[in-house]
Amino acid sequence: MSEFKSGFVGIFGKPNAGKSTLMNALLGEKLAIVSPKAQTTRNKILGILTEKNYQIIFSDTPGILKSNYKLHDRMMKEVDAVKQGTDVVLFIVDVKDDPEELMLLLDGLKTNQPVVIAINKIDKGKPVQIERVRNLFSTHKHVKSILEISALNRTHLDLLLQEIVKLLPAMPAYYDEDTLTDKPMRFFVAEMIREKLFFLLDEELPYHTAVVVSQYQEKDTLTKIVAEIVVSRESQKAILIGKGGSMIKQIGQDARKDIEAFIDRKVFLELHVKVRKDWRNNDLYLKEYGY
Ligand SMILES: Nc1nc2c(ncn2[C@@H]2O[C@H](COP(=O)(O)OP(=O)(O)OP(=O)(O)O)[C@@H](O)[C@H]2O)c(=O)[nH]1
Ligand SMILES: [Mg+2]
Repeated sequence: MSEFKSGFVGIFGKPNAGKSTLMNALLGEKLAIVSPKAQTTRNKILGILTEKNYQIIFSDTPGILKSNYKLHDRMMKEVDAVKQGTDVVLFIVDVKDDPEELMLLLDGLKTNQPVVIAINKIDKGKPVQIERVRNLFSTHKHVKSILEISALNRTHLDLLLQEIVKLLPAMPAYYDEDTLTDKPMRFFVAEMIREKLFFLLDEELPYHTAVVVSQYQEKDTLTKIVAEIVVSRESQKAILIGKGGSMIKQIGQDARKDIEAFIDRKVFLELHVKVRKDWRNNDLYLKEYGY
């Protein structure tokens, strides 16, 4: 019988590369929120995959970026924290991104761990683009293998898992087999609401929002959840509420459906909007909102 293997795999890459989509696809469970906009993920999130012969502890991370405000600093601290404890670096490349720039990003991680490159979105990439990425990364000293995948269509994910398992140390499982993640339910509820903000609000507004669950109560027939959506300016509050409350109603309806599916219970969801001036640069607010 082969030895049991177990280890930590950090998922890194540029914003929007498909890191969260990939982690969800590998786990077969939607843990991390996903949106067409960049900078969706703000916290590291563990996703634990336990099989007969191995346990992989994935960490989804925020996309690597140049910091413009304190919230960005916090996001990059999450990336650093994952980097510290990782056995294998899983570096996700959007096939359309500039490979030279991505190479700098990978070097910037300054890791000595083995690297697996996943060239993602091959459903949209041209063979010549894929080749360019492959050629460039194959010269990197820490790169052990390069795979072409589509996280969205679940293409070649079995091959990717095989490559990762090869690089893991022989170790007993770190977590018991029923453990899927490290974050509490309130976190996922807040994230599901935040995901709707990324889909329903235009342009810059989602980047000015945070969501905090202030009440989570299991009642006999349903779960009552009260959450606050925080924005940076008064004018943003009006947009978030919408004409006659239409926007906040839509956000609530969409989020409630997802939460109900996630916890498999009926949910009563109450949303409030509050303004906390320039919260993204305020240490106290950042802490309060989980950053
Ligand atoms: N066509 C295509 N789109 C994909 C694929 N994987 C992810 N996407 C899309 O890319 C967008 C970004 O996906 P995310 O998973 O949120 O990307 P991320 O890397 O986690 O982004 P941040 O959290 O912002 O750093 C979403 O619209 C996904 O549906 C893929 O294989 N093919
Ligand atoms: Mg993400």
